[in-house]
Amino acid sequence: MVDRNGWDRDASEPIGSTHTPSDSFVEQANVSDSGIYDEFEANWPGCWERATDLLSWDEPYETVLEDDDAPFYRWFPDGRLNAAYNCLDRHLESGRKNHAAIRWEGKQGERRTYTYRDLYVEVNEFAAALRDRGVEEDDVVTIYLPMIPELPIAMLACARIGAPHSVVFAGLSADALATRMDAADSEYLVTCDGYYRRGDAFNQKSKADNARIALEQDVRTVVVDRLGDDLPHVLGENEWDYHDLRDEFAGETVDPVSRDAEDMLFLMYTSGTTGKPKGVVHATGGYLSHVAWTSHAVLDIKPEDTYWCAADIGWITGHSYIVYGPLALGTTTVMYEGTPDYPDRDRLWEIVDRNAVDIFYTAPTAIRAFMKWGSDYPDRHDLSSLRLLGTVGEPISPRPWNWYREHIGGNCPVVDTWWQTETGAVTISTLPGIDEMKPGSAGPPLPGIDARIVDEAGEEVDPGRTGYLTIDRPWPGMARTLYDNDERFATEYWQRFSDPDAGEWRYFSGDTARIDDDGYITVLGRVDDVINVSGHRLGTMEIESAIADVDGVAEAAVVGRSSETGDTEIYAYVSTKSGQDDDATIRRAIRDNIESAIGPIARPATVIFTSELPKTRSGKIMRRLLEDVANGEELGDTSALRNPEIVGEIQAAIGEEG
Ligand code: 6R9
Repeated sequence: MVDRNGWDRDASEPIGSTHTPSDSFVEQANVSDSGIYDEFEANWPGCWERATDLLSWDEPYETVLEDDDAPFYRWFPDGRLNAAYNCLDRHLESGRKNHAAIRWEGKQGERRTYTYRDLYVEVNEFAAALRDRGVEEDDVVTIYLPMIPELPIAMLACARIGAPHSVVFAGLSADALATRMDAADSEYLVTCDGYYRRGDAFNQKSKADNARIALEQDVRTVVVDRLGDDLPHVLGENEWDYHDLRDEFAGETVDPVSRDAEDMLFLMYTSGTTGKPKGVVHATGGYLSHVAWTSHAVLDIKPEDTYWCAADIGWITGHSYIVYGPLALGTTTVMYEGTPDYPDRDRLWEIVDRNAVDIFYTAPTAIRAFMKWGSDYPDRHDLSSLRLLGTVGEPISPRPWNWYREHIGGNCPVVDTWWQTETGAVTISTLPGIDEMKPGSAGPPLPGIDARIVDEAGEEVDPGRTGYLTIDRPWPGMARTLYDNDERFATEYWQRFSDPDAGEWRYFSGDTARIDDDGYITVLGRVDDVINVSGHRLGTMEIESAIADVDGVAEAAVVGRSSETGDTEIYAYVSTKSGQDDDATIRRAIRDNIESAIGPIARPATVIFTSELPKTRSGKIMRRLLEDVANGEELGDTSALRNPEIVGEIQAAIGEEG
C-alpha cells in the first residue's frame, strides 16, 4: 500500500505511521503552545521579536524589515549587536562563567573542556592578536581548520572585531582554498600544521602553502600546532604560531565591535555547483536571531543541556548548530573531531553515554551507516540521556528514520529539519513540543515561514503532487547576497518565480517537494536530480527511498542514463548491509518495492551493486559522477570525493553487468 506521501507501507512494518511527542517531552519543551503558528501569522514580520528577544542588542532596532530593494532584504537594519558578545560575554555576566561551553572530543581520544570563561579568554587573546597583525573591521579572514577548538575560537575572534570569516572545509584541496580566498579578496588565513586521519599525521600546512603560492595577494597566516612532534613544520615570512601569539597577547581583552545588524557576519562558499563557487553572505542580526530561535524552538536547547551536532563546522550546519545557535543560548556544545567508526563503530554512542548528551543532531547518510552496522553498537551503551534527535542534509526515508528513533533515541522525538546554506537556519521542521511526526516528511514550514510548492508557472500544486519548493516572504536568517555578485544572487534564487514588476518576490530553493493535506512537506531532492522518463518526472530521491526501504539495502543512488534509443532509463547503484549480499533476492525486492511505491515507470533498467557509494567530503552522494559512469562518459576530477577508490569498483561492476 502506498500512503499519501508515496511511501510503501508494509503491514508487517508500519514505516509510515505517525508519532505524537510524549507528554513528558511536551511538558518540558521550550515551545509547546500550538498558538504560535497563528501568533506569527497575525503579526508578521513583527513576530520575529520572539527570535531577536533571545539576543542582547547594543542598540535595539526600530525597523523590523526593509523590503524596498527586494530581493536584497534588510532585517532589523537600525539595530546593533556583536555576535561574540552574545555567545560569550553575556553568559559570563549572567553568572555562567564556569559552565562548560565546548566539550571537545579529539580523534586520538584527547578531551578538552572550555568553560564560557575559558572560551572568552582565548577568543579575546586571539582577537587581540589578529588585530595586531593587521586585521581590520570588514576584512575577510579565511579559516582552514579541522574540527579542533581553535576553529570556533577563530570564528568568534573574528566576530568580536567585526571581521567576517570564511571557513573553508579542511578536507578541501589547495586549489579550492585558493579559489575561495581569491574570490573573497581574503588576505588572512588561519590554518594548522595538520591533523590525524585514522591515526596518521596528515599535512594541512602544505595544502595551505600551495594555495598561498597560487594566490597573487599577500597572505598573513596563523598556524595552529595540532600535531606537535608528529609533524614538524617551519614558519615563513608573515606566518605566526597560534600558541606563540596567545603567549604574546596573554590576558588581553578586546571590546566587542558593535556591528550593524546588516553587517556581514560570515561568508560560506557552497559546494556542488559548477563554475565559480558561490559565496553566500550572512548578516549579523538576522542570522544570529534565526539560529538562536531555531536552536530554542526546534532543537529545544536549554542552557543546562549537553547538546551535540555531529556535523563539521566547515559547512553551514556546523556554523549554525555547533557554534552560533548553541553558544548564543549558553548551552554546552559537544565538538567531535573524528569519524563515527574509529576506533570502532560505537564511538559516537560512547561519547553520548560518557557526556550524557541530551540532544543529538546528525545527517541521514550517517544514520544509514549506523543502520547498516546494526544495533549492537548503540546497544553497548546507555543512551537514555537522549531527549531529542535531529536530522539534516538530505531526505530521510521512513525506515532509517524509524531505526534512528528506536535504536538511538529510545523512541524520543525526531526532527527532520530542512534548510540550506542560503536559508541560514532551519525553515521547515516539526516543532517537537507541538507537532505530530511523520517519518519521511520534514513537516510544516516553521512559524513565519511561507513555503509553497508550485508548478512551472508558479501556481501552487495540489497536495500529493510534486512541485518546486519555494518560499514567499523573506526570513531573518536568509542569505543577503552572493559575495561580490548581486546579479547571480538575483538570477539564481529569485528570477524563476518572482514578478518584480508586480513587486512579488519568491525564493526558489532548487529542491522539489510534495505537500500533504496537513501541510507537511516531503522534500524529494534537487531539481537537477529529476529524471524525465517518457515524459514522467521522477525524483531520484523518491526512487532511492523506495530502494532504501528494501530489507538488506543500506543506501541507493539513482541517475538517468540515455539509452541507445535516446530514452532516459533509470540506473540504480545500491550498497547492501554487511553480510547480506543475496543480489538476486534484493534485486527482485527492489523492483517490486519501486513498482508498488511509485509505479512500473520508475523501475530501474539496471541495478549495480557496490560496497559503498561515492560521496563528497560533506557526505553527499555524488550523483553527477554516477551519472557520468552510467553514461560511459569521461570522468572529471574525482579529488573532491571522500572515497575516490570506489569509482574503479563501480566501473568493474558495470563491466560485469554488461
Ligand atoms: C543544511 C544543509 C541544502 C540542500 C537542500 C536539500 C538538502 C537539507 C534536508 C534536505 C531533505 C532535509 N536537504 N536538509 N533534503 N530533507 N531535511 O544541508 O545545507 O549543504 O546547503 O544543502 O540539502 O536538497 O537544498 P546545504
